[in-house]
Amino acid sequence: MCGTDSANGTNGASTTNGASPSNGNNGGGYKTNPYQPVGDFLSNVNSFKIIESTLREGEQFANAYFDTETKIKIAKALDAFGVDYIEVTSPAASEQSRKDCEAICQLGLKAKILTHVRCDMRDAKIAVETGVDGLDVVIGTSSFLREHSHGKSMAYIEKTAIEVIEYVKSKGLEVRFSSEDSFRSDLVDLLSLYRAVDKVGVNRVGIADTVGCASPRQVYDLVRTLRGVVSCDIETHFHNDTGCSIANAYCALEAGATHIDTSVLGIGERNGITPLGGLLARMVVTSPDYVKGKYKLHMLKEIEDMVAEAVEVNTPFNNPITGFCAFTHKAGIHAKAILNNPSTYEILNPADFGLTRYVHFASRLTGWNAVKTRVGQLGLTMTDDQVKEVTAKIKALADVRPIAIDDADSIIRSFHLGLNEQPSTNNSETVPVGDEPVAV
Ligand code: HCA
Ligand code: CU
Repeated sequence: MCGTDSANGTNGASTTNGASPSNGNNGGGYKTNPYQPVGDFLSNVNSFKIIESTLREGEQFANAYFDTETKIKIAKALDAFGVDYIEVTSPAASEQSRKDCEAICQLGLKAKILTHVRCDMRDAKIAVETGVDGLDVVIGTSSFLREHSHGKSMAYIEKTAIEVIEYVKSKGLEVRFSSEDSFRSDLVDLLSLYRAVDKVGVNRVGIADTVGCASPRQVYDLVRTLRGVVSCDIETHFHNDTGCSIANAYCALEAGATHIDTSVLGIGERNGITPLGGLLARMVVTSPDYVKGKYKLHMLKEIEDMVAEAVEVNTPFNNPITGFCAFTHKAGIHAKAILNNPSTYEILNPADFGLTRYVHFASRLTGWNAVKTRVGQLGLTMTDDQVKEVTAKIKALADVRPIAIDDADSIIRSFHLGLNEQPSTNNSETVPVGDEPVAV
């Protein structure tokens, strides 16, 4: 049965810390590794698949307008990154959407191409002609949506779902059936609907937290219950209205979900869904071998920049991994420890994403260890006492006003000029590595 074959043994097998061993810390073996996922036969944290929906859910983002060329660029980049599936807007949405869907199918990507359609035979018929590998079929099941959106009964939904699924399968395509607003749907209704579609051979059922109301524990409970009811794969889709979209995706995997929907930077309706980068930040800590082996993590920033530009937003400062300060260390105590061993204050290794860390040395919180590193980077030689003295000068100015890297550098340089040229009497080392900020 899907969802149960991956976790036995493998969850407990990793001997690496969530932070890369290249951080200098291997966690001391799995018995003492505090980042070890909870061992559970249901868990798929080491074997999940990503359904990347930037070109479907992401198109529903307020600022999104993707022309054909942009869609193709994004699809190719996501494919190269290693996502399993790319979900695109329904070809029934507009004539251009249909053409774009066909164009993406013709790219010959490794990722499977899915399109997202309403649970309606007319939409399904248009979709199967586009060349997609599968259809993601959806219909609202909560009483809110049944009463105020499509107005259909559960009996009608079940009958139509079975017809559409059988039709798509008869065309040799993959089919998923999902219930919009799953967490505000009646549990008994939901389970009997999923059981019925499972019986007719649906490839996946989907749980959608359409309004972002679910908490991680509710997600765990629902997915776990569903895991006991259906034998097909389980896809999950989490909106981020209350900031739980990554935690919810993680709990869904722990409870036996097999597929997670994401979009780049999380773009989607309202404030969006589980972000691709944020999910992988979480998962690379839990399942480093799986994630690093499967995804080209070095491409993440480039893909996020591409999408950010296309939808005219900035990457948030606190974005996991790629936020501008995600690997910046400021306080003296942090800087000292980071310079000794990055695992002290980093659970993610920036090198895994082709990024570098930055040790701040131009603030009132700066410590002399960071300044010492900067002195070395500037190619200068100072004793530890001299570094402490110049650190005091930097801090004194930073107490008066915010200072920039250039300010701190000129303090260091002019202090150095004022020193007599006697060779250093202690053995403080300098490692000139160029004129970059303290990126170590
Ligand atoms: C939407 C639909 C959807 C569908 C999710 C799914 C949702 O609101 O536009 O197909 O599983 O959030 O319910 O994105
Ligand atoms: Cu959605």
